[in-house]
Order: sequence, then structure tokens, then C-alpha cells
Amino acid sequence: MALAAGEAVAAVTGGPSLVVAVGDLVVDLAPGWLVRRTIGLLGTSQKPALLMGIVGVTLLAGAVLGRVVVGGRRTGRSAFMGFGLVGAGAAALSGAPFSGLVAGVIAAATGIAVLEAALRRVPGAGPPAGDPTVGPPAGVPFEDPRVKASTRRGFIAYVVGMSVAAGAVAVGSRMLAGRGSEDLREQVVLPSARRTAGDRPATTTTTTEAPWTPMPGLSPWITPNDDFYRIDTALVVPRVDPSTWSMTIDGFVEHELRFTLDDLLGMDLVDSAITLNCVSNEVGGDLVGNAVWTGVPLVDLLAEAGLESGAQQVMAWSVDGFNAGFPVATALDGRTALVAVGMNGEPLPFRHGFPARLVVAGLYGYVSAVKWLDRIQLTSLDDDGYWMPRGWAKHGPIKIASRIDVPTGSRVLTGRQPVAGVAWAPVAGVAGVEVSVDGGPWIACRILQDGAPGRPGESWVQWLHTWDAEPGVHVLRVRAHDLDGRLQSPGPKSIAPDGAEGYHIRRILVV
Ligand SMILES: Nc1nc2c(c(=O)[nH]1)N[C@H]1C(S)=C(S)[C@@H](COP(=O)(O)O)O[C@H]1N2
Ligand SMILES: [Mo]
Repeated sequence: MALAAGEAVAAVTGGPSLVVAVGDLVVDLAPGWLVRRTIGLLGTSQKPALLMGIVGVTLLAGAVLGRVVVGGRRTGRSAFMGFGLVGAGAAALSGAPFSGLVAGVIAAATGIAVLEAALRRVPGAGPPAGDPTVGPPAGVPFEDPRVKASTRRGFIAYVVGMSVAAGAVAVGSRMLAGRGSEDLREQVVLPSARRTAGDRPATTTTTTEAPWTPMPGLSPWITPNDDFYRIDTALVVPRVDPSTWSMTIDGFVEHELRFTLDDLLGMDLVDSAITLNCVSNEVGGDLVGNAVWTGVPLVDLLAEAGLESGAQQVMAWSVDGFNAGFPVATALDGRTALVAVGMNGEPLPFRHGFPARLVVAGLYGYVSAVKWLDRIQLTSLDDDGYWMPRGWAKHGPIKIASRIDVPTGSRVLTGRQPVAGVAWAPVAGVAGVEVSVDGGPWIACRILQDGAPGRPGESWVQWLHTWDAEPGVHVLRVRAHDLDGRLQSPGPKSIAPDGAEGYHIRRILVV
């Protein structure tokens, strides 16, 4: 009931959930190696797992407390006050000291009241038998006038009723807290007048002679928003109100600037397909996607702010305190870097940073792609982003990589069939993809890049090889090289500290 009361207060005040606040604290305090290990262990389901773990540990502590207080020597009040304090403290650290305090106090008071009411219903409870000052003599059933009516059945009914009520209040509160947030996003309409990023018109780079037939299992060139991977430290997706949101540009700038969402939507917006890649993507993994982003070129905003000589790093901050930085020189080297407000023709989904985020071609997300953008600060190179003290590299250029999507399973039928996938090498662009069967020669594949807006090198390509599969077990390998003449690294190298290396290998049984 105490946990549920905390959720109810959060829903009413719009403040943080105490459970989530404690979870955020755990995430931020967790050592880098632990975060990496649990990401590997649980994938992105680590967030619900953490929150359920916090609820589970709290309930367990409650059960232990129940055993302790039923003897009558302790009241349990201080335990609940401590519980409220931890929640309120965590909420204060996540930036909501007042609503957190209210939630903590009400949660603790609820817990104390419910516990004391429960104790009055414990049949035969009271001071421990044998205590001459208050209790009955040993062996004589204790009779407290208040508990006369209590029976085992009455106690169980109370406990079950309270548990059901707690569940209902908690679920109802979470639903109430999430209400109407879809409307926030529906207020936003992307202007239709947009131009294409890049000096080159959108082109189709292809060595495909025959029409390219999309095959089941091959990643589409544009990743639909609903299928786009999500990685961030936020336990609950921030739901920013676009009507009150604004972002600032400050630090080593001549003019500090502030932009509302309408300001950004009224600027010269560009569309650009850019492949976004997580540094935690394993060889062959799916923490990578390609989308058409709509946004304001970062260079335009930096030019308006005017860079001072100390400005060496673009350090971006999110509304929830995450930050990531990359060199100013990278932002100005001609690649596409956007303060994006749209993704595949829609306002950004909440999960992907609504109302505005950064997307920088050729940089891993952890050094650049700050979602729920709050502030762009121009700093020296000495300032570090969120992941550096946790063991990740200061600089995060995306590595050349390729992935086999087809065949989808590990067993195929004998005969001619497609082997296909995606490859990326931003910002230079993929020049070629090769496949090798059973360690044999590298065979050039056909590559296809769609004619979407943007600089071609900043997006991945699809590739296709036609394989004449003979019965037996075979090993397929893929590698790519870029237009600067660099070959994908054979590795193997793990994801930390600056991204995995190695060729994606698939063992296939041909029957
Ligand atoms: N606010 C915020 N932005 C963030 C992160 C984060 O933890 N918080 N993670 C970054 C990382 S590590 C990656 S890979 C990308 C992922 O973006 P996506 O979830 O839209 O795919 O977001 C980046 N932006
Ligand atoms: Mo990432």
C-alpha cells in the first residue's frame, strides 16, 4: 500500500514515481562494467527487470518487517520512515524534491497506518507472552479488547483486501500518470516544406543488374519507427510537453540562444537518411537502424550562436540529465548533423526523443544522439559525457560493419538462393560488400541504396549474393569496405570501449 500510495501521489502531482526514482539512482550509481554486463544479460528488458526487482525487494523487506513487528516489540514506524526517506531522496536527486517529499511522506504514513491496522487484526497478537508488565502470564491467551473480534479469517481477509487494493491503486496510478501523453505529440505537425540534406541529389548507388526483389528477412532500407532499436538510460520514457519545452545553446558562444519547438519548426528544415548505430551493437546485432530524420542543421544553430575560440566540443544534455559530446570539428566537417524533430515523416516518437534530439552521421549514439534535448553547451574537450567515466571511449566514430540477414534460419534447402543483408560505413559510404563461403575467395555482392534524401554515405546499403548451396554444413562470412579504401576490421573485438569489430559469420546446414 505504501508503494501504491507513492505511485498515486506521483500520478496526481505529475512528480516522479518513487520506484522509478530509486531505479534511476541505481542506474546512475551502477559501475560501468555492471551496466554492460546486465545489458548483455537482459537485453533491453533490463529496465522492467530493474523496476520489478525494486518492487520485489521492497515487498520482501515488508514481509521481513511484518515478521519483526508481529512480536510487538517494534512498531515498524521507523522502517517506513526510512522507506519514505529513500524514495524522497531519490526523487530529489532526479530533480523533484517537493513532489518527491510529498510522495515519500504519504507513502510512509500509508504504510504505517495499514501496518498498524493489520497488527490490530492479528489473532492473539500483542506483547510477547511472558512479559509481566504488559502481557498475560505465559500460557494464558492474550486478550486485548481491540483484537477481541479478530480471527485468522478476518486477518487474512484484511491482508488479501489490502493487497488487491494496492495492486489496483498502483496500476490505476500508472495509467493515470500516462494519460493524455499521446495528445502532446499530436499537437505537433511537421511543415511540408523541407529540403534534402547534402550537396548531391539523392541517388541510387547500385550495381544491381536485375530488378531487386525484396526478400523476406532482409532489413528494409528504411527501418520503420516501431522496429527501430531503442537504447537509453531512462527507466520511463520522458513525455515532454512541447508547448512548454525549449532548448538552449550556451557555453562558449557569443549569443546564448533559446528555441521553442515552434521556432525550430519555423526554420529551414532538411530531410536526411542517416544510419544510427549503438556502440553496444555486437557483430551481427540489431542495435542499428536507418531512418529519414527531419531537422535543423546543427551548423545553422551554431552559426547563429557564434562560436567563441574556446568552443571545442558540442556537449548536448537531455531533460533527464544524460549528456554526450563530440568535437566541434566533427560537427563542422561537412557531415549531416541535425537537431531532429521528425523521424520517417512523423514527429519524433517519444521513445526516440520527442520533441527534439540530435542525430550526427557517422557517430555512435552514445557520443552524439541525445534524445529529449534540453541544452547544447559549447565546452572545451575536457568535459566528458555520461558514458566516459563508465569506461567507454571519448570518441565514437561508427566502424565499418556488415550483417547477414538472409538466410534467416540456420537450415536451407539445396540450390540457388539469396544471401543478403545490410552494410554501413558512415560517413564515407560503402564501396563494396563481399561474401566468402567456407573460407573460400571473397565474392563481390550486388549493393543497393535507395534513392531517399540525404548524403548516400551516411546510410547503410542492402547487399545481395546468389548462393548455389550444396548439401552439408557451410560457413558464410561477410565484410565491407568503404569509399576511402578502408576494409572492415576482421577483429574479433568486443563492444567496449569503442565498438565491436569482426566479420559476421553464419553456419548454415544445407539439406
Ligand atoms: N537522453 C538520452 N539520449 C540518448 C541516450 C540516453 O541514454 N539518454 N542514449 C544514446 C545511445 S547510447 C544511443 S545508441 C541512441 C539510441 O537512439 P534510439 O533509442 O532512438 O535508437 O540514443 C542516444 N541518446
Ligand atoms: Mo548506444
